[in-house]
Amino acid sequence: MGAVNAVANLTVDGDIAVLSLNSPPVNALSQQVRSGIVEGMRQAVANSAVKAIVLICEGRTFIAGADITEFGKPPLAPSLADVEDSIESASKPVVAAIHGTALGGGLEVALCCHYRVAVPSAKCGLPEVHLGLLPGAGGTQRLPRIVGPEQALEMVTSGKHVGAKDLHGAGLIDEIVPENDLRGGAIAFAKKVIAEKRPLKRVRDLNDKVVAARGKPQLFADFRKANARKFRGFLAPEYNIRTIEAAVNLPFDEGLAVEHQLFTELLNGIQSQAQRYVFFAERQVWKIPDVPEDTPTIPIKKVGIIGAGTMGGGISMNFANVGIPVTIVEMKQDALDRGLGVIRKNYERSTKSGKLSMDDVEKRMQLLTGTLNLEALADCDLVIEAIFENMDVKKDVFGKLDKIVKQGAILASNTSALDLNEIATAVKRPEFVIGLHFFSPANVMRLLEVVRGAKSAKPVIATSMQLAKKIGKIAALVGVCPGFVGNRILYARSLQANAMLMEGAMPWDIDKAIYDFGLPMGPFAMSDLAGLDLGWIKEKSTGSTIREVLCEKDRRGQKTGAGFYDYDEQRASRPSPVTEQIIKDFAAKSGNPQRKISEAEILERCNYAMINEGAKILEEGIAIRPSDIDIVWINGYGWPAYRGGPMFYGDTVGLANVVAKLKEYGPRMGADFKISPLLEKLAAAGKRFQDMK
Ligand code: T1G
Repeated sequence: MGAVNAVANLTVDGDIAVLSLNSPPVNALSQQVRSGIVEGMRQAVANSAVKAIVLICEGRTFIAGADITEFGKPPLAPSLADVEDSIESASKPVVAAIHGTALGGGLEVALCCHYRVAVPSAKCGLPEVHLGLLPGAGGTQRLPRIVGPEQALEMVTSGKHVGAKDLHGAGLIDEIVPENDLRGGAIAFAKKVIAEKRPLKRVRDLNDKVVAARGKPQLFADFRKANARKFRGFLAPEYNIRTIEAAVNLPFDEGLAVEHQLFTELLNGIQSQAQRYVFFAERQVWKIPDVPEDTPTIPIKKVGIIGAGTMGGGISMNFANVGIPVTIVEMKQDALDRGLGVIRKNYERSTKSGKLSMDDVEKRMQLLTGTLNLEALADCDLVIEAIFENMDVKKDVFGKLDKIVKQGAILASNTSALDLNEIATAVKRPEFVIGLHFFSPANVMRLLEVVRGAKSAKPVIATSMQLAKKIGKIAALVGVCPGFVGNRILYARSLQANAMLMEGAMPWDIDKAIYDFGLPMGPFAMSDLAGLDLGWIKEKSTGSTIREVLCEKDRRGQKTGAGFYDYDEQRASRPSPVTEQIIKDFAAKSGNPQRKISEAEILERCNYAMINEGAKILEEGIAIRPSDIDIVWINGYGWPAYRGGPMFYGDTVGLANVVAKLKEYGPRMGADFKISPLLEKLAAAGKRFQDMK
């Protein structure tokens, strides 16, 4: 008894063996952990004094899955199947004791145990779909046998973490044990199993629930139909559905073979490589090389927001959602009332989907205080300015805040384009100035660009990143330049999109190519949604751009029923002969030879211009690492995770191919277009962005 290996320990408590794993940070099923389980099981089964075995983990969680860092490397014995067999075929009952999150291979191992107990706060899930995979260790065949095909379909395609109490109700968890005594509760349960001579319940043998669904293909047809839009472009959700179909229609071992075949296909595919890259990119993005994790942070107990418009309102909701009181300042009472009214409406809408109760709504609204008085922000720990984009107005506001708000507070701007360092010249404490660039709708969009000013202090940066995590955002630290990271790359793409309109393409050609590539919509449909008159001033309009002409014709986008597209009552769009003629007139005036532009060229010019701009951003140090740029575009602009982000996509295509194509397109890319020296260098060296250190 004692240490089985570096991460596994076996002790005997009466006639109960306790096999405990301790492999931080999340007890992932590394080779060490797998060996520890197999050997620990062998010793426990061989020990005649032992009547039952408890499998438990130290640290913050039960096994949180296979070790993702081992994927793509040569497999090392014992395999996960060996681990599962050592448990499921044991001659003594094995009880999984679950706390934290039993995920992926971790839940699959638990499903091979004969019984499962959990503390109330525990959660279980099969989130492999988020890695472009499916549960590859029997989870797709065992889960439907215990919770039924419907819930299994939901769990493997959403990847959601389900609470232990719900799973107790579903029969997956046999007993909920005291939150502060998992080990004691598990041992007591194991003793009960022995005392009551309960059978070795093997989930693989439980067929009632799958047989009951046999011959009812409608379940799967309806599920596919209901989720088609959400799963668009992703391979993994469909493959997960097929494995549950196999569980319903085939004997266990044949279903397992289908699972293995589909798992292997996904594992070796580019989508999963991309989504695994994104998994680690989402964890890297929080690491700031020169701002160590132990950098002191400023406690944020009260927040001030200037502006109750769309952005100010959405931003305020983020803080009220986590219990931080917010004071919202507006210039006029009606604007303030309107802003607070919109917030309440947004919250009340969430009660319809059951996300919030009316009590939740009232609690959040009580945390919001509206005022016309800037002085009310004096004791705020953080003030975020979210007013319209005018440098003089912003500097005036910051100048006032500098006199009003207590020392040590953070003064932040939600500007999406203006020079933060210029704004910071309006205060005597520029080290407390930072950019917090939220994306609209700010209470929904997950991305936050934290903009580091030339003088932003490290505690201010650390506090902003920490706060972003607290309000459920994914934050990328970016430097000051026009458009920061996200909008700067968007601009590079729109230059190509607008240029191709002058060469023979139509907005719907370009939008279709980008939509089919996997983004939620193309640039022209996006402009129609945002409104073509954003920043347009009628009195100053000269009809010098297609956009101006459209606005002059009161085609301002969806809101006027026409923009680049025409819209019907249901706001369904269709190509517009009016827009087509306007573009043809412009193109004719441009003197550009008109030609049919292929979908490939549209995508290459748009995507490669983005990749090139990303490389320039890295050269200038505006982003810390290429994967941060990918995180920005996946979480702020709808770039599909199964393509990893623009920079990962560049690596997938091959940077040498990207450079070659950019050179081939040459002047078509635009008179001012320059290939990034970094991109040229990496391409010449046969390197990838991922190889950059
Ligand atoms: N493998 C390797 N490293 C992992 C890992 C894993 N499964 N999970 C987390 N880490 C690392 C992570 O990179 C980070 O490292 C640290 O742990 C803390 O993570 C056969 C095929 C468990 C909910 O998809 O969802 O099983 O950055 O910052 O916010 O069917 O991590 O500190 O160096 O996220 O508290 C299925 C993935 C795998 C779960 C904890 N499992 N993990 O969240 O901490 S595929 C998953 C998570 C599989 C089988 C298949 C979360 C968490 P570092 P963290 P957290």
